[in-house]
Amino acid sequence: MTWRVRARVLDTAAHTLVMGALNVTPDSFSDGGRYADAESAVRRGLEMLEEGADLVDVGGESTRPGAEPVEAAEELRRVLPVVRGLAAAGAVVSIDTCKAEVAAAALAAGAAAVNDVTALGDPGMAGVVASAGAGLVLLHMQGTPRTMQVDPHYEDVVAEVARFLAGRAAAAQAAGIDPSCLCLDPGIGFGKGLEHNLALLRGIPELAAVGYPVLVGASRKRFLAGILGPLPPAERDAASAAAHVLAIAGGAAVIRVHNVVVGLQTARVADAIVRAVAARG
Ligand code: HH2
Repeated sequence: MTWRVRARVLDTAAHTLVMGALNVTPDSFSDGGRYADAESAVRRGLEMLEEGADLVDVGGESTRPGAEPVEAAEELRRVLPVVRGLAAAGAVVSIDTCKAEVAAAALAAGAAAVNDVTALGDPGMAGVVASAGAGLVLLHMQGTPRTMQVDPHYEDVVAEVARFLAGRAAAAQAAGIDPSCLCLDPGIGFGKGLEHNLALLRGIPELAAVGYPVLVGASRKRFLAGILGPLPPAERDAASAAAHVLAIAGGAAVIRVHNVVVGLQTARVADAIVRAVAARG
């Protein structure tokens, strides 16, 4: 399988792609405030590339539970210099935004994909993505970041998420987006309780069967502490790796991680076992 992001075709059959999460925000749950100025964010993005990230996902608005929305102008101020700097250095950049205006500016600045946690909630988004030939991540979320963890409810979470994502992929194509540009994400932690997250991680084969690459972002998320007890986000990398390995075994094509060194080792070892691809030696 492949994932097309503008001029590039990323080969998800060769190995699991590693997407580095880079939050240019004061309030992200894991790295908030660490890369809040453009210079340190670009430096961290370049470091992720050196560490082996296939893509760098730049975000200027936190989507953590309870997060407050950010105005487009402020989001643009945060992300544009970072997208520009990383794209100029040859990075494959995705822009983590739900605003068409921010996506358009980021694509003009060299981004290759849009990571939209509202799955085309902004009516202008599909046109922006289609006309750029950009990659698009469609994510499942129940509710909004402000409310999503209040009381998430599903009858059959895997079937409901698969149906939703198949519907959004169909809507994206109806709006002119090429199917080869699409990637689906169950949205771990986006309006899900612990059992929902675990069921979705177990249910990746059902999500992969929808027919598009599947991205899984379990990195440092709160459900891991729900299993292990209170662990600060920066100490959840081994736990994240366990979740990602099983997601890869289920057919995930992309993992989104904060710690790229750990993410790359996770992906390469899982690939060597699951896909019988030994990376080297
Ligand atoms: N998770 C977060 C943000 N964006 N995008 C995709 N496609 N999948 C995810 O699982 C995902 C995502 C939340 O993590 P993070 O960006 O580190 O935190 P915050 O939203 O607080 O900035």
